[in-house]
Amino acid sequence: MPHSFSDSIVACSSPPGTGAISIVRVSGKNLTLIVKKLGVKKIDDKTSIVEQLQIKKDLNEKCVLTFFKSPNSFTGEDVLEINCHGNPLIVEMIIEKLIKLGCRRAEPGEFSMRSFLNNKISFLEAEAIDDLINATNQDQLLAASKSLSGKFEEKINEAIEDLKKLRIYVESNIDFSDEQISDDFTGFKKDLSTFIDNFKTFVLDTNSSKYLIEGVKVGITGPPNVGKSTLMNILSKEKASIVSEVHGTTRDIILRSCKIRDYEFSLYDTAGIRDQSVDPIEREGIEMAKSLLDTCDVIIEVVDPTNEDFFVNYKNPVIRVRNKSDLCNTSSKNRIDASFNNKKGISEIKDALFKALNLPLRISNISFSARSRHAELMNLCLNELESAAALSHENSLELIAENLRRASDFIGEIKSPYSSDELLGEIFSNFCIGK
Ligand SMILES: Nc1nc2c(ncn2[C@@H]2O[C@H](COP(=O)(O)OP(=O)(O)OP(=O)(O)O)[C@@H](O)[C@H]2O)c(=O)[nH]1
Ligand SMILES: [Mg+2]
Repeated sequence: MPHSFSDSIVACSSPPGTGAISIVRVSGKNLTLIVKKLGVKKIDDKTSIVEQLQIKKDLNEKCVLTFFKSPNSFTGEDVLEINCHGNPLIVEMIIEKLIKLGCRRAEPGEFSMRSFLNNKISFLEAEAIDDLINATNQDQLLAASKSLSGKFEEKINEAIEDLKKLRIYVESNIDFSDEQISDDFTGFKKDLSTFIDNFKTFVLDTNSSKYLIEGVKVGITGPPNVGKSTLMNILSKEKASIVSEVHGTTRDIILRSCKIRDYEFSLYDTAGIRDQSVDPIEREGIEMAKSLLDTCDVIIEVVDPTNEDFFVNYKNPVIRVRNKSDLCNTSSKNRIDASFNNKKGISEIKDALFKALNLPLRISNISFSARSRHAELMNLCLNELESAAALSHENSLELIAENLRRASDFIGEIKSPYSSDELLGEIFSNFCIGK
């Protein structure tokens, strides 16, 4: 994303389409000249005026203009908001007029990015605003609003501070001999382990918040004809996949969304896994299924009594189920016993999903919104902390210091993903245009 601060940017900041009012937003270091060229004689900071703007040769549009003088605006630059009649043609004419006057079209998220780079909002606030705008249910909205009021950032700051204290101890003792440090080292080990315990709870909460905001991706897999599509249809409460006694019925990946106890789940039904298929289409389906599973948050592996020895190792959490228990009189040892045709085992599978993901049953326990980006960095941080704890038995302060430094970099990156302009641009470009 280009973010040359010398240019002024323009975009429609209200939803696309027809409505009573649309808002065109302009941001730039100094908009005085552009405002003048629009035909506006005078507009003061934080005031609105009604003005006839000539947007085409024979077309004037009566607009309400609001001006925010730098630095007291959303982006920290001069900002002009133009309220016009909510017709996309009018909006486009105003934008084109502004482009003629020297502005360029804003990239998605570019207003927020300028706001962040000018220290008007923190990165976590920018993300929370985006979550708030995109919330599709009240729980998401509530969580995003808590993050926007700083709940998540507060917790991150606390963790950063606690980690800093641990690092100060280690770094200031590196040059001392074993005898000199041994006395308070026990205290340090205790502090580190308390910090890790608290941090683990924080990581779990962050994961739950991430699943609340982003939903949970579930892959249904197993050998052919075991009832995967039957399960898909039961969970999604619709006839999404074809069910038949023919082995290899499902080939394409089938996606349906459903709500289970307040969380949004995306269910992926896939081709049954078998080695001996000679059908090239089915083989392609099997390959697609295998690569999809790596991207799922959790996997439901279904077998039936004819192939109970089917076993695959997955890198993500897995719930193993044996379906068609109505066809045999022994119970399964290591799998949830189910008979989808008789709706048996369904609530056990739902319970297992929540357990595998450590999701709280009550969504009201969630006190902030979070994203995969946060959860990934926190998990990396936790790995470093655990490595430091493992080393603390040997008093190897240099190595511990290194782990704690990396832990602190990871958690710091949650607040300030400064690693590169490219990354920053990538993150903001997921925001909508005009934001
Ligand atoms: N007896 C019995 N049959 C079942 C049960 N659940 C599903 N079936 C039957 O098993 C057959 C296969 O079901 P599907 O849901 O199509 O199985 P699948 O795993 O999606 O099959 P593929 O798409 O071919 O891999 C159908 O005839 C279902 O009616 C069950 O609990 N008991
Ligand atoms: Mg199927």
